[in-house]
Amino acid sequence: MKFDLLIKNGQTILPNKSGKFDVAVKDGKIALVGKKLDVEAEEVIDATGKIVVPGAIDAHVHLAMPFGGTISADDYYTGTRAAVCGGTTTIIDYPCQRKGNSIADTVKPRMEMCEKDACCDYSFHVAITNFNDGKILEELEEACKSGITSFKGYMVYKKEGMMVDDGMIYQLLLRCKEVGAMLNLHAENPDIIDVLTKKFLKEGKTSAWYHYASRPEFVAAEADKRAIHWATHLDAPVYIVHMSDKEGLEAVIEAKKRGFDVRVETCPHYLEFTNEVFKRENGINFVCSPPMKGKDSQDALWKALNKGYIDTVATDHCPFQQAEKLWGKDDFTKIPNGCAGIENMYPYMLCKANEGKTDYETVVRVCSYNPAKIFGCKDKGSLEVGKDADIVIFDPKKEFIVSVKNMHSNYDHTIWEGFKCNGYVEATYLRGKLVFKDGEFVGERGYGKFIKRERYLGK
Ligand code: DUC
Ligand code: ZN
Ligand code: ZN
Repeated sequence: MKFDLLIKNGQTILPNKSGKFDVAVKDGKIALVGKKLDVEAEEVIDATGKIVVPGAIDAHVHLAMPFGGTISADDYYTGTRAAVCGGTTTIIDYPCQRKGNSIADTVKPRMEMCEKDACCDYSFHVAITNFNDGKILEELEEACKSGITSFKGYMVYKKEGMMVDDGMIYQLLLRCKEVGAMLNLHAENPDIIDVLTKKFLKEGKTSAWYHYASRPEFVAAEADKRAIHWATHLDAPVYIVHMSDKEGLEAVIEAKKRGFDVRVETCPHYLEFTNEVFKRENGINFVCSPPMKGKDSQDALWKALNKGYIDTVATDHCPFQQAEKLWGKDDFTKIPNGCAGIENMYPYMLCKANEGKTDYETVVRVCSYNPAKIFGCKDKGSLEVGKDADIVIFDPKKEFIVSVKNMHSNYDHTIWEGFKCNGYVEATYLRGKLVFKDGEFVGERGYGKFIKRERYLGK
């Protein structure tokens, strides 16, 4: 048989072993993996000196999201174009249910936009905000059948109409467990945030620092612990998104050690930045929720990542334009929350492996293998025979300095400006098709396809 593509001589990162494995692709699938493959292919790539990894799955993005009085700057075209240029071949986006809407109503317009625009593969976790007299809980089963097998609850954003209260979380945990879905939770305590916010504004404390000061470590930790408390008592799986604080993380680790199915995600911005960024002149640009915490939390996240306690790394990509961020220059509550990251996650994590802060196997586990497993993307997540040929070639010798000018998104500034990557993505393949090469997007708008996900089967 003649293969379509053969990637030879690379250091290939596989789930249980890494080494000099060649990878052959046929009809968009990984067809053969082995040492010194002596086979014929239409195209042969010599990856000597390069690292060959599966495409990343960014399981947390907000594309074209109405939020903070505007819409996040990347839509499904620019966001997914940027994704593949950073080695991410699948995204899971968060459409947010609006009052009165069913799950199907929530997904349909997003699905239509993706069909037309997506440059990478995609799925959705639906954020539930209103039960519609109990109908939504019924609809979870139907949604799972259609391949949407995870949902989200925001423990914050009351005035935006997005918050779920404790009773709703309790019911969602039970119902998700029943239908085989995962419940993702954004955990911060909304009432304490409100009290602190009002206090700071009254005192004239309006800078970006007070965004952090109104949502400090203990405010996230309390909600993390509440989420874990219910999940463990109900023996229901839970996935805590964007973990940023040490105390909450310790509670997750403790629950894991007790055998509970508590999963945790963190993001590159919590690994790279601390709350010191809010003291910078451009501190407003770093405003996201939860905010970056102190150095102790950052150190704890790295330690947990390297010990295997962090399940996934994802971006929470939700960029806004500079002029929109500036709405809050004299009042931190007016800054739209969210930062860019979709094109930076995999290069950042792979570069940290290259520098020895972590290792390639860990990066592949948290950025690809685990999100595929947890969120039921059965054809994704590793370079094994039969999986989709989502492949990234990383050049550990290539130096790259991130700038808004060399990104492929639609935003006009980035918190990653000036970040020096020791190593960078050289090429990205999506189901065997080259979509990014040497700094250029070479993919196709609309080539991305919906990933019908499997139900969550537990650990
Ligand atoms: N946090 C952000 O910073 N942006 C989008 C939503 C969220 O929870
Ligand atoms: Zn969130
Ligand atoms: Zn988010």
